[in-house]
Amino acid sequence: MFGVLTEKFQALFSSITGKKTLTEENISDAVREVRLALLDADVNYSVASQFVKRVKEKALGDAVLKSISPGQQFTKLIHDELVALMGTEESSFEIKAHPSVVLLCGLQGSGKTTQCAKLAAYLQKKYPGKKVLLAACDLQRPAAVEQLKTLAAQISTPVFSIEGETNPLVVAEQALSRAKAEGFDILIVDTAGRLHVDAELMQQLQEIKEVLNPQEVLFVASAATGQDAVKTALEFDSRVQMTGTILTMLDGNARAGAAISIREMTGKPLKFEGIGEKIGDLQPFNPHSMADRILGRGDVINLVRKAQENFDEKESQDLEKKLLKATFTYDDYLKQMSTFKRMGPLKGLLKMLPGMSEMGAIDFDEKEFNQIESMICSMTPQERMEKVELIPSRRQRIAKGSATSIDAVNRMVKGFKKLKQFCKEMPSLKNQMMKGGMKNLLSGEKQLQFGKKMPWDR
Ligand SMILES: Nc1nc2c(ncn2[C@@H]2O[C@H](COP(=O)(O)OP(=O)(O)OP(=O)(O)O)[C@@H](O)[C@H]2O)c(=O)[nH]1
Ligand SMILES: [Mg+2]
Repeated sequence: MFGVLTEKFQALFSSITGKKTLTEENISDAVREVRLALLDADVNYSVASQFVKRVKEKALGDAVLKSISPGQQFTKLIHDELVALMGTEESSFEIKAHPSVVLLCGLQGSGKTTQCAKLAAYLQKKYPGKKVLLAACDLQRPAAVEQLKTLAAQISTPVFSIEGETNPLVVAEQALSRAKAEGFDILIVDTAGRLHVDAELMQQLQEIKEVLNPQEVLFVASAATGQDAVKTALEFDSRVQMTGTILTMLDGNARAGAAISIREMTGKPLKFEGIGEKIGDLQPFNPHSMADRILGRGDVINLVRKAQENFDEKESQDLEKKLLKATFTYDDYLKQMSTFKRMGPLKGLLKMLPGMSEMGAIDFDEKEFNQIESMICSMTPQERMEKVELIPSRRQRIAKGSATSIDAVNRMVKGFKKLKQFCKEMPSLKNQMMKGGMKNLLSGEKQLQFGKKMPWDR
């Protein structure tokens, strides 16, 4: 996602981790590198300067200089400051009124209409049974209403629009009345893209806001916008007092620094991130996850989220019990594999694992998972339950039955044993993972198996 920035940070971290002692001089060098890397990624100038100032102060403080592993301390410091820069906490959306109105605004083409539909899909999933209505208040662009309707049809969400109406205020007003009359819980309002310098359109947006009295005014910022994003955000904020930002186009843009600076400059949280064109490609913005991704550490937080969405609660509880008691069998391993497969395109998923992208391990493809599946299917029930030892002749048979090689079978057996061993030895880690909603993550062990130790991992 942040290609060059990530590469620079990683190069810096490995050079600084190699140093036995940190001196004022090499800290200054490192901090200069950080500043250049941030500016290169389009992070706002004053945000970058403040950032490195804080890092330098803390790095020169006793904690780092006297630490046993100053390099690790320094990298952790950068990580923590990035998290702080992006807001520390993941902000959440709650239904506070009936309807709770969410108004989306921003520049042309920033992704407003698409995020309206994505947000509807997200909230429908988060609040099953709650009714969501979309309102088409972009009357500037000819096809805007149709676009929203097409997207909404994919998720069976109704859209309020008035044919032939040219005043978005009227549509907004009537959409709100309809939502109230028909007991909708959430009303999401799409607006026309506008430039902050367009006085007339900005005035209109202000009026729409007054009519709707929204719970959320979300500024939609495309990561592709560059430095202007910050200026625009400030202008929108002064006119309609935004409550947060949705960052879009985070997939495939390496210079998202400007968009990230929005939080620091406006003081308003980054609430969601758009990571693709599909309806499902929206997730809550999590500062920790974003910092991890910027530093190339993998995105465990969203992996967990995805895993939770796809795990069968009962099934995973059973698996968990088995893991803790170490009665985990090859059959269970297979179940875990198929859960992985359900979680979507493997490549996207693997990118979320710590160290994966950096190891170039993305090439590790679905084929390998399918192989494991066919190997386990070629095992006898006794073998799968580990009631008999997998002597070479058995392994040979499994390789033949699954059209793989004895090497592949050996690797698979090793992987299985490692996972089992890991779970036996690490009950405290397991408990940690079970806390904070992570309890379903069997694949957490998976990521630890694959994951490369990063400088700040003890
Ligand atoms: N890659 C990527 N594309 C996105 C994302 N969000 C939206 N898009 C695409 O960006 C284009 C513009 O999105 P729209 O939702 O139409 O943007 P808009 O702000 O409503 O545009 P206007 O109404 O013209 O101001 C569309 O082709 C979307 O499919 C995202 O997160 N990632
Ligand atoms: Mg639009």
